[in-house]
Amino acid sequence: MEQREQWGSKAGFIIAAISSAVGLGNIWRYPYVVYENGGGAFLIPYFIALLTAAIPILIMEYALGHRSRGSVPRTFQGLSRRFEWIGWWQIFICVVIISYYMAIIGWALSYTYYSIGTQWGNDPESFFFKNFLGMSDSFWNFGGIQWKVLLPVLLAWAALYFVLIKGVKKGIEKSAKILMPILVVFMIIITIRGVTLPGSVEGLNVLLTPKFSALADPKVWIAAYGQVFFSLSIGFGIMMTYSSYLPKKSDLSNSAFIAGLANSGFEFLAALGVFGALGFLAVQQGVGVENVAKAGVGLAFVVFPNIINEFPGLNSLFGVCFFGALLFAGFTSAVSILEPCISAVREKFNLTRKAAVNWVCGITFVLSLLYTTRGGLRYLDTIDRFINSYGIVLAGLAEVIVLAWVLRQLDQIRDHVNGVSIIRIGRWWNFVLAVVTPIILIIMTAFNLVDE
Ligand code: VAL
Repeated sequence: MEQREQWGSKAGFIIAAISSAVGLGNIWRYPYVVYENGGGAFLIPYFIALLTAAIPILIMEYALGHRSRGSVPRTFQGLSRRFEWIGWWQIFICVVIISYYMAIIGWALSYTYYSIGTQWGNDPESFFFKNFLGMSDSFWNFGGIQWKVLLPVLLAWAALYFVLIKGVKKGIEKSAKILMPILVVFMIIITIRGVTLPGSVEGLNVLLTPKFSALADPKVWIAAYGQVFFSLSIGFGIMMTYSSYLPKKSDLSNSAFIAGLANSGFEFLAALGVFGALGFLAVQQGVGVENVAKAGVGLAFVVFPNIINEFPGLNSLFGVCFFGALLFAGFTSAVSILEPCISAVREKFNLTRKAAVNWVCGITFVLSLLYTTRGGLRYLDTIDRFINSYGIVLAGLAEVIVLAWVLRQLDQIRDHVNGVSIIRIGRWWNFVLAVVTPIILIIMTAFNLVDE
């Protein structure tokens, strides 16, 4: 067995953790979720969710990984043999997510290229669905692989494989250090350009004007908790795996606060840019912002090309920045979604890193081919919704209940954090994790189920 790998430095770990958190969820998911859930008023449940669940769970996951210095299944097995399955469940979630995540990264890569000279033409909607995805019309009609979609996905897989095979320090940490600064520059350009476009105020008004009545709607709260879990990469083993590569003396609570706040900062910047641009498009077309906004994938791959077409100049540049940001943010997150699987397989079967990377990438690559078929977008939509509403939240819930109520480990975990961190965690943390978080997550899941 090879020696356990380690991050090159504390800053390297924090950059890698932020690069995992900042992903597709920040750039197209967050702006849309805010819009759907009361605009400015959403910020209140969002921050409450961040403080009452996301950051406390993040601290717990950092501590678990750091203490066990093992993969996610090994971490749970170390707590009690009975709970190794929670670790494998989280690995399963990573496998499901990565297979469609790579398809979106492939699309972002294509669209970065199509931005040059706005190759999607005057009708981006039919370009996306017909020319590019070649969508088949029925759910059960796979319709074969669409080569235009497969090619960029293959390229993205090759790059991902290259990074993962190099390992934690020379692969993951190094790629995050190169890509994150580029991402920051792209994001700043998108934000500044988005908020200075004519008509942007219309969009910003929608984003920032609170609709306080929305606060009484449980669905708004559910959306806020769902968003922080996905966005902060918690509940599916990523942060636990990343912290397992930390040296013994590492400040855990400080890192959790930095990663949590940086991720939210990125989300907010992206939302400002996206809504500014939506306001611009609405004014150009003489309609309300609600008429141009679209959910999920459509927002990035249909609405944005429309916006870019209408641009008063330098449209190719804005397109490259937007889709390039999506590509880089997605890529560094994809790396982090596969690492828990690699680490788990490696330990379970006593493999070298190379062998584990080959197995994990091989299997998830084959699964990702499903989303390059002509029916791909439909499968993606269904699976994404299911895994987010149930998979991640239930995994987080299981983790919290087992640690707080079954194994009664919270005091030991808090002692572990306080033993290495400058910011000491008080007893509030136990209360939040043992009482507040489970109650909210149970209510969330119940509402989701009733909604189905
Ligand atoms: N947190 C990332 C995102 O927001 C991934 C890892 C799910 O997209």
